[in-house]
Amino acid sequence: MDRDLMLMLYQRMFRIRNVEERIKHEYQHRNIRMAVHLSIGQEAVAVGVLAPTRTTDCCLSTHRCHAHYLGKQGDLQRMIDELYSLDTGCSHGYGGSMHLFDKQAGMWGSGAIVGGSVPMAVGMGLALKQAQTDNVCISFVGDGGVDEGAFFESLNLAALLNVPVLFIVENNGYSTITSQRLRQAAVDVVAKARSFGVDSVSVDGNNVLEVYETCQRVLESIRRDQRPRLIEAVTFRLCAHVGPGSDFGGGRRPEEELERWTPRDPLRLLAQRIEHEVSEGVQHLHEIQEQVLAEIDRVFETAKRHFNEINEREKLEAPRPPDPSRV
Ligand SMILES: Cc1ncc(C[n+]2csc(CCOP(=O)(O)OP(=O)(O)O)c2C)c(N)n1
Ligand SMILES: [Mg+2]
Repeated sequence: MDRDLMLMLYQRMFRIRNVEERIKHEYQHRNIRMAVHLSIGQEAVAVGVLAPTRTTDCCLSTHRCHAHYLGKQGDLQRMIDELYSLDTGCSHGYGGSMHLFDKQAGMWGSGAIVGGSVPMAVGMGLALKQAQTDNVCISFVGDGGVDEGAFFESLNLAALLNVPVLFIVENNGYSTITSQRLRQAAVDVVAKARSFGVDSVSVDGNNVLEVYETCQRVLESIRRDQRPRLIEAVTFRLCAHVGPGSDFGGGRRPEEELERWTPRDPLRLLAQRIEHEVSEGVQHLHEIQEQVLAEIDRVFETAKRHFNEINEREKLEAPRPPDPSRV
């Protein structure tokens, strides 16, 4: 396995993990005041899928979009500014954590309606085809999105119109705290997609190298024949559905799942491989970690400084008298 590729994938996953760990910390200290859906434990999907894409490929995402935005090389400072509701944020402070855009990076947005961006991806795929490019639209959706009618209508239309869309079902087994088996009579996502005429395959979503290689191969096929494909990436959310907790305990998710999946943490798996297969691997990992953590510190300090300046300014402004017409 290529040494530079492994180190690049590790850098991207470590960066996403630690941005989100920092978001957790700031949230707990009430610095970030909006719902945050973290991808801790699922980083190999975003990174493995998006590393082989081009800037000119488009990406549409879900409520759990930080990792997709960063995997698509969206600007980190503008994402964190958005979480602090600053006008320098990637949605000018109006969208928040679930509405991330960076058109220059090919990140065309994300949204809170489960399954909502999947039909948009089909439209975007059609636009790419009509423009006679060989670019692809990557459409992320969770297993909860597979519960939605819009998902099936989108697969049908994508296959009927032959559009270059790569559907990625990020299957973490849960929609909030309800498991897939309690929601779907048939859980085989690959079989469902094939029944609509969409070629599909399932991968181990915690093995970033498997995700990367599969995605690279599938993207080449889509560019060649302009037909949609679907990849199901089976993974696990090590954090809560929303916010900084874990959803373990209180009967929300069984603790055995955490014990089973923790050794399969995607960062841990790749770090182990690098330590064994790359000469001076441990040294390389330390260098990456140091450089990424310093960048994250800089970015959060910049956002917090800007946020505090605004708060101070607003405190100094004289309180406005009430408007008599509205009292
Ligand atoms: C149409 C719609 N129904 C319900 C919700 C409430 N909701 C928000 S996130 C979520 C879970 C989605 O699960 P999944 O698609 O598997 O994504 P995950 O959270 O696991 O990443 C639900 C049901 C919503 N936002 N939109
Ligand atoms: Mg899910």
